[in-house]
Amino acid sequence: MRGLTPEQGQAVLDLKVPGVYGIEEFRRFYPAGEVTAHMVGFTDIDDHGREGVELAYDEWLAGVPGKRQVIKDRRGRLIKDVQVTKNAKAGKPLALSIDLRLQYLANRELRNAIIENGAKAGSLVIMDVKTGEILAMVNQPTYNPNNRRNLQPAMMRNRAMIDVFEPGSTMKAISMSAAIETGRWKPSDTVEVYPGSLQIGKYTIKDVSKTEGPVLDLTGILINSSNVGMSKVAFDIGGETIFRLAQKVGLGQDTGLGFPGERVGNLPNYREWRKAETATLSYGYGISVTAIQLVHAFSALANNGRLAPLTLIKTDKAPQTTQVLPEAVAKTMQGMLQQVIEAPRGVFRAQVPAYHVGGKSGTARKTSVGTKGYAENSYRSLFAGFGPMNDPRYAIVVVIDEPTKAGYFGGLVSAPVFSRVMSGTLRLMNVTPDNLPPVQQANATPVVPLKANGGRG
Ligand code: VPP
Repeated sequence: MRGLTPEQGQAVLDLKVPGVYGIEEFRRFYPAGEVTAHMVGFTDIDDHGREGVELAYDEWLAGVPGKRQVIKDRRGRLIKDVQVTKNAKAGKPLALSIDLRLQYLANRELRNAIIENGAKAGSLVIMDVKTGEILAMVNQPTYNPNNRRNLQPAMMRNRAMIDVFEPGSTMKAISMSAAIETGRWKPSDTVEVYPGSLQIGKYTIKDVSKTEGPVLDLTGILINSSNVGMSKVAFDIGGETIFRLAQKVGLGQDTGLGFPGERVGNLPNYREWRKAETATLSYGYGISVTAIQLVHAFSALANNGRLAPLTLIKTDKAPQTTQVLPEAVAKTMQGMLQQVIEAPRGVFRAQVPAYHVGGKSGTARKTSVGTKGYAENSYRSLFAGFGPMNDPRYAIVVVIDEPTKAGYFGGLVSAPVFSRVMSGTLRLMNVTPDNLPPVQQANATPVVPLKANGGRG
């Protein structure tokens, strides 16, 4: 009988049943419990990794058990060590890249958002854009690895790495970067979006929100999230240009993390893109990504075009980054994404008091299971962003799956979660504010936190 508590074991031994003896075994205890469950995973009764890092790094953690000849008495008590026949190699400690304070913050904010929006599930990832380290990765629902009695599969999904989804309008940040990189487009160039719909063969591309006018510049296309405007820019630059940048920033590509069950997603080859696909792919449909890939892609924009390899292990040395986008183009995109949040018609719920941040929301109708096409009223609410804009350090992606309460727009459901988690992250990491009102810069009076929505009514 295994897995007894020491007390239970002793009670059995006290019965002095002949031939029954006890051995002490160690079982992992997970102090952070449900907060790190998906990340850490757990080991089975024989201490073999079953999920998460426990599985991915099992041999590293487990070491190689030594062998030695011993003489035990009938009760298994050690009498004599004869000799060591094979040196044991102790398991090495594994320092994850995770910052537990951020993990708790992310878990709490995601959990509250899931409850508040009556959502089915969600994921949130915080990444250090300069080192590639994943500082927090949380999913809801989660489970307590110390008590796995009534586990349901839905609770065990490490969704941030194993659930793929269409990134929807968050993809516009990548497609627009590709447009600027061609040199054919600058942020002030305009496109006619009137009347907010565009017929392409059997598809009708539609803009959900009434745009501020019949003509938008590139920044306006992002602020209003115009699918029509994005599509017209995509027709001009061609699908291959968007495909190549999406590939370079890791969308639908292997992350190299080797995490159990990790999905790669899918970025269809541009040669398969007809006109309709060029349009819909430019604003995030027909491509499937994981939350980890999406935050990695945004980290390239944040880190001035340099992509650091993702890592779940604490790294001290500077990573080998790849310049996937010219620095000037990344900086231009940073300015545009800051406008998406700070402009009068912007996603004000993503604003972070005392800091400038940038990002893009998305609301994607979910493909209905079984039948082709999109469900009428089930959505995935998304927000991807980074900050502080004077020297971007952290990128965050928030995925809320099937909000059922009041609204479902990413700008309404996921943007506030981004704001709270980014605000907490910047404070916990002691990042100097880059957006204090001038008067506070002059003297040392304590910073009075601005109203969450940046002073708007
Ligand atoms: S506008 O930009 O993020 O806050 O367009 O699911 O469009 O052609 N999101 N969402 N479309 N499909 N196919 C909105 C906003 C808000 C917009 C976006 C910035 C206020 C936000 C959409 C989304 C939609 C969409 C449409 C959501 C399905 C797939 C297409 C209607 C909800 C589309 C075919 C209702 C390939 O993210």
